[in-house]
Amino acid sequence: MSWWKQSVVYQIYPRSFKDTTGDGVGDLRGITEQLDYIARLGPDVLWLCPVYASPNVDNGYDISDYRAIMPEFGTMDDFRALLDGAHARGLRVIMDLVVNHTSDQHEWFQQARRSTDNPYREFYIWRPPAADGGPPSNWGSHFGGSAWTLDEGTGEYYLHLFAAEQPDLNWAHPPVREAVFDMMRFWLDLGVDGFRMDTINMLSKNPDFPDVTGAHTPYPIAEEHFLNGPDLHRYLQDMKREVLSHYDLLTVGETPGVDPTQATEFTHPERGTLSMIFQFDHMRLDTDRTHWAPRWTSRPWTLTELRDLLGRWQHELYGKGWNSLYLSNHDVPRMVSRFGNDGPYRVQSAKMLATLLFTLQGTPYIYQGDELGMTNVHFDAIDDYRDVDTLNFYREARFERHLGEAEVMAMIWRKSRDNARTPFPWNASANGGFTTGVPWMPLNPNYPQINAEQAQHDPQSVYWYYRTLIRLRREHAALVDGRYGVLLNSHPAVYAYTRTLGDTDILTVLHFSDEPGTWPSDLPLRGDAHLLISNYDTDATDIIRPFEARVYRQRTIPAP
Ligand code: TEU
Repeated sequence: MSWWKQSVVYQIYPRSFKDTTGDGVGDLRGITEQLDYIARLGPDVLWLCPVYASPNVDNGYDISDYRAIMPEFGTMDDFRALLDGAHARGLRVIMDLVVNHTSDQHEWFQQARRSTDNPYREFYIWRPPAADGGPPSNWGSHFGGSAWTLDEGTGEYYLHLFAAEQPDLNWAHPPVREAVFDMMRFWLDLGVDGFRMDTINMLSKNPDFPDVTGAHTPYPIAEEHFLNGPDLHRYLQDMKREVLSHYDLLTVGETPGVDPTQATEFTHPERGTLSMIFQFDHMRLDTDRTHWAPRWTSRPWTLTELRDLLGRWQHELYGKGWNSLYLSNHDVPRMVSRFGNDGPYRVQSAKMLATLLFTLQGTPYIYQGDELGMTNVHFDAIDDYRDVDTLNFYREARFERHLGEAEVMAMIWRKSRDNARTPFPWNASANGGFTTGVPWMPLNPNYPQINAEQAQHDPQSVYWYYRTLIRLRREHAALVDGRYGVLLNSHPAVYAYTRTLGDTDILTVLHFSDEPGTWPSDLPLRGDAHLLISNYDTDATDIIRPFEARVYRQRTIPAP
């Protein structure tokens, strides 16, 4: 039943995967064309970022018709062909489910804004202006500015936790839930194998929409008033009863600001509603939470912080829930640039980080291009960026807060979502073979060196290492079910842990440093230890090299 515990998921950002029409935008036929590439790598599941009709203010996360394919991406027939092609290769397909908000171009919103008594009015969240005519509260949008926009026609404000073109649905209104559940059945009946549920813990808002107090900025993100709100689990239980329980699915909730206790509520094998969640603690590790724009900041972090945070999730979910394992996706920088070294140790550190993802408990997610060790991009001019969040941040930082160009661009180079969204480099030909036309966003200029063709030809590549990791995870049940135990609890550079199942121990040793070090003498490496994988050729036990990773299998020591 819980096949998704054994699975590896490959995330596709369709806009940037493969263009077959020459319009510079990736499409569904491009994905279908490359299914063999994906199948050879070895994942079990594909997650498609949104492919529904959308005006693309937020690249498909603003949906104008939940039952139609975005014309730039193709047709419903193309979608069926993709689904059939994937299934024929043993790959399941999950779709993004974006139901906290719609596009302002969605028919429901178009109706809703016509008049205060329109039957669709209550599909969205409306409040009269404050006494001074301003927004009803100080809530901020994730993409900058107020989370409320005045609808001139009807004189009321509507709520949008993201862009103004992404009005929030009113989940307290039962017809909204029915419409969403119906739409979910539509895709599931077509053969889709599950959903990645966008911002799913934002559905239930504090109905009073109170001001955030003690904020440092005029429009703070009101997380305490919309994350994990009072009716959230009731809505999800409805969804489970009405829809999810009737199918055999992988469901993963995107849940920022959730701790392990809350995570078990979502993912408990009996009581829970979802297979797994995406937690965000490690995504906040390198940010300055006191800054006006925390996501754009960088702060040095220590291995101890990372080890403590991951260990807490490993222990607290064990036997009670299930997690996903990820270090990057379409919303964050490339993992090798952020947590590793994208200079001289790019290959070694990309492999080391991948080893982390595949040896902890949870379902590993590979974001497209991470299997090539793709890096962040440094475009000189803001004109080469496309992401609404990045463009809004640039505008606010430069023109409202008057920060210097160099400082703002440095923040964008480190943290922009566009780092992860550059088109996929298939080979070293023009535009990496992604398109024959003009790509919707420039490729990373390092594509002549970092591309899928090169990686497949080079036995030492990050790509081949991922193939081995995927195979190992399939071969060793301890990597799926084994109990996590940390070793060397306070070592500043070496993260070592075991996963124990029956008489088998899988020992992982990861070196988070770009300097060579001495091999920790107190690692319980035994005579029967068998090296399963490593990112260096030898397994000497005197030194540990920059970003070295090793995974051993050995027998557990019988209890005395
Ligand atoms: O992201 C929602 C989210 O939790 C944010 O923290 C997001 O990471 C941040 O805004 C990044 O700038 C989801 C999607 O993954 C994202 O692509 C969408 O833009 C967003 O929801 C709105 O649908």
